[in-house]
Amino acid sequence: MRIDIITCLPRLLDSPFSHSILQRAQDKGLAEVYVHDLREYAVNRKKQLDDYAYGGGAGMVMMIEPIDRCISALKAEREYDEVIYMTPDGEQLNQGTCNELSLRKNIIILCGHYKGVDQRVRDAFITREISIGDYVLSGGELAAAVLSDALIRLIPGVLSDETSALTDSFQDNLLAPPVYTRPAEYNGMKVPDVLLSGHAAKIEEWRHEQAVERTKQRRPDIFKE
Ligand code: 6GU
Repeated sequence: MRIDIITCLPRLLDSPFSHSILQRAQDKGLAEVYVHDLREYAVNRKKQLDDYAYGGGAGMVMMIEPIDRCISALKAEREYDEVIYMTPDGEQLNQGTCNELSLRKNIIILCGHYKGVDQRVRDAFITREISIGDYVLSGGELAAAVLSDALIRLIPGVLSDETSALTDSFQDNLLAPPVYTRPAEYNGMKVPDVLLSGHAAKIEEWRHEQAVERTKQRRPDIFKE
């Protein structure tokens, strides 16, 4: 999978892809992430990227021309399966959408800022608009990093068997069960006996019960019998 992220704050994305699982995915050649500085596609002398909103009101709007130039330059190089715009008024991201998008080969992610982008960008170039939750961030960069992380870890070969995405919270509409590691007792707090029993079937049953209980308690909205 190749991800091209378009942003006016590229520095914000310097580090999230340079560690741990995401770095390893790139080292193994399973994912490529490129960050493009929108400023390099600015048109006028001032390198302007935003302007006042027609009709007035507070907040600047990102102009169409630099974005068009950047997206067009990318599309001239290869085909893209999806051009995603990160915006708090998009569809809310969930594991199902991540599973679906993780199958794409090339995607562009456009990060919004200020009061957003000129509507004509959305009409002409964007195939999907995604929000990461009902709260407002100062820009789409951190949301783009969240989406990219969620997609890359689902690419086959990125996670080892032990860390398989199949046992994640949400993958089957169940939250993950509690986990423990050594020591077996700490300041009087004990690891549940069943986990020390070595009885694989009982452990599996216990984990499932715990997952069901947690999901009913914390996320009745996603719980299905
Ligand atoms: Cl995608 N962008 C911004 N600016 N805020 C958000 C968001 C995106 N998702 C939730 N809040």
